[in-house]
Amino acid sequence: MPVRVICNPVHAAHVPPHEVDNGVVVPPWEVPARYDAIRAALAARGGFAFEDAPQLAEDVVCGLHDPGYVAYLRDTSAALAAGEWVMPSVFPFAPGAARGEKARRGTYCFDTFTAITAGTFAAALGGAAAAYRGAELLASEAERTVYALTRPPGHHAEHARCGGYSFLNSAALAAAALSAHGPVAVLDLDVHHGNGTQHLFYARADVLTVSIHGDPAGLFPYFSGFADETGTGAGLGLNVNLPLPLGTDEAGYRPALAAALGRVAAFRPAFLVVPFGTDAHEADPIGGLCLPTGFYAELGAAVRALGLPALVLQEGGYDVATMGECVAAFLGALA
Ligand code: OKP
Ligand code: ZN
Repeated sequence: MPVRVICNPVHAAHVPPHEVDNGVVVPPWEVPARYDAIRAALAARGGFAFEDAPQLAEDVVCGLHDPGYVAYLRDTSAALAAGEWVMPSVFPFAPGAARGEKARRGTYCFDTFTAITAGTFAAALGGAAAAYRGAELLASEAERTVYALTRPPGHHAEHARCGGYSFLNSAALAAAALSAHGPVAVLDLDVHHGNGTQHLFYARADVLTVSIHGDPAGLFPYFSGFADETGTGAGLGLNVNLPLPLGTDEAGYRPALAAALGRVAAFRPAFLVVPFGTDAHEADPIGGLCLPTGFYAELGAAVRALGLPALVLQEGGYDVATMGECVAAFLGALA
């Protein structure tokens, strides 16, 4: 049985012009070629069946994100011409302090890496649609392993803030949808902490969030992902962060993986959602960890051993030359 791959054909409408890092304009890492590289590698490996995600109504996303934020993304994209973009320059602290457009941008975004363009909202909604379709396929028991080829990423998007190349949190949308059918574990394997997913489920008892990532003391998102962030209220103890020192290789990664899998298994979830990145790979230009290509099959096999219905979603991974092979190896071993 081939693994169903739910595609977002609209992804290519989102082409970020650049990022601003420490005040310097630099070329964007989050580019359409990433998506094409993954799709080509899966097609070359075989055993994958590609289909486009059906349209997703905007109000489905408004069950997860602030409707004002969703309207901001939609209206901002709609007002831009091709080649134009919007990025925040100020970040107002006080709620309600933003009276004009330029201040409002900074209330709905937490960094200077995440440009909105004319095609951004459509692309982000298409990614969310792929995730939502994947959740439907697991919930209906039509499939036990589904891969959503989502681009742009989503796991940094909070309830009402974009950042980290993420606008709509596709993985969180899928987890929220699945939570209507049973407890859900989210296992975030992108090298960057999934701050948005943590934020959205921080007080919930029905969704466990576990993340293995580079130590945020030295890696994006810098403000979130530390081991002492363990949840709150009914969700206390149900957020697990496993930060690793930059430079960690597979020998250093394995104990964290075992700990993460142990926490997931102990929660006894009905479904697993895996925001997956290949940016912990040694060739990744921005990740800082040192996993070799050969480790990705081991990673997939380890997740498979949980024996759970699983939705894998693409998050990061920026070495276009190696990322497709890593995704193919991970999914090949998982399914
Ligand atoms: C998104 B995902 C490099 C700055 C990188 C943003 C990283 C976002 C990662 N000069 N800043 O989790 O892969
Ligand atoms: Zn990442």
